[in-house]
Amino acid sequence: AEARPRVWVSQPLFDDIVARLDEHFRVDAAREVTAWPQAAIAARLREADGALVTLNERIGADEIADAPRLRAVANVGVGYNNLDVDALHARGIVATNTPDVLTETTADLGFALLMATARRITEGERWLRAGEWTQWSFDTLLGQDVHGSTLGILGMGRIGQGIARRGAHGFGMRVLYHNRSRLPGGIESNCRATLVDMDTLLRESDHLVLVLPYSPQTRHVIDAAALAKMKPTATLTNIARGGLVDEDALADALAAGRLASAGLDVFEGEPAVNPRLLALRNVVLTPHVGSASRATRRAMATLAVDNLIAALGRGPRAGDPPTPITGKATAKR
Ligand code: 8YV
Repeated sequence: AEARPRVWVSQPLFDDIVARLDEHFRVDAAREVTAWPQAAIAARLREADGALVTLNERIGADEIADAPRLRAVANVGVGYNNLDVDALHARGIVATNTPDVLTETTADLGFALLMATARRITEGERWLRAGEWTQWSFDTLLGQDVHGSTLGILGMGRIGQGIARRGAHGFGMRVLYHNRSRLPGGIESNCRATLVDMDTLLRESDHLVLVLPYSPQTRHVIDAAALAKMKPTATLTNIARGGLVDEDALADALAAGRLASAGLDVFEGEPAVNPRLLALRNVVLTPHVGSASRATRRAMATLAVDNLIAALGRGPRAGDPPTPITGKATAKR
């Protein structure tokens, strides 16, 4: 009998979901969380017909240069800046990601960070736990209102729309957005969102949320010049990719009181976090957990497995993976 294709699974996901691959493939699945050196990634891909990877694994032209059998790379995650999609496509390798299934969960976390940031929730908890709450006082931990304020969204894809709906319908916020293209009218009115230019977004937002893909074109979209246009009372929340923000410029603005506070789930050098951000009082930090609900992570793993099975010509959707990455690539980190 023809040898079954081999697939590499780079990180532990859910065992019962990964086990679905066994029906079709010989599976080499990581048993524990692993920081794969680039040469080890290349070595695994050399033997593989398919790979199921996470944002931890950077796969570019070098890693697939000597991967003669490789036909599919399934990314767990909607963002795929870890993949050089152009290089994969040039070799005829199918790349897939996991959109849609994580939209609402990630929008929830974005809104949670926005609220924690505006209302200084983690700062207050640190203060309380440190035993500094000895007397209630009228002016302790005064923050910014969320309800009725102006919500700005940079990058109005599926997750941006989820945040807009939460802000508009739940908190009576006025919603502004900036995006490459205008949303279709029905979606725009459901989000109660108005398309504005970048300067207007920066100047008028009370709470600005970053939800756009990372690429060389969007690197440091929030730099010193952008921050200078924002209100000193504004908050900035980033649930997309750390590289969208010039973290040193952000630390400067926060330290100088030119920006009220920031909520960050993603970082330029994660898991290392800029020590200047760690030292600031007015920053809320979470360890890249936007999609981290049990149900959503299971849905992401399931979709990635379905993609890999189909992309390698097996299962009910053989040759037709549910969510292929098409079009222009975003690039290497
Ligand atoms: C994932 C993410 O946890 O989807 C994304 O873009 O950043 C997260 O949801 C991560 O990509 C896992 O690989």
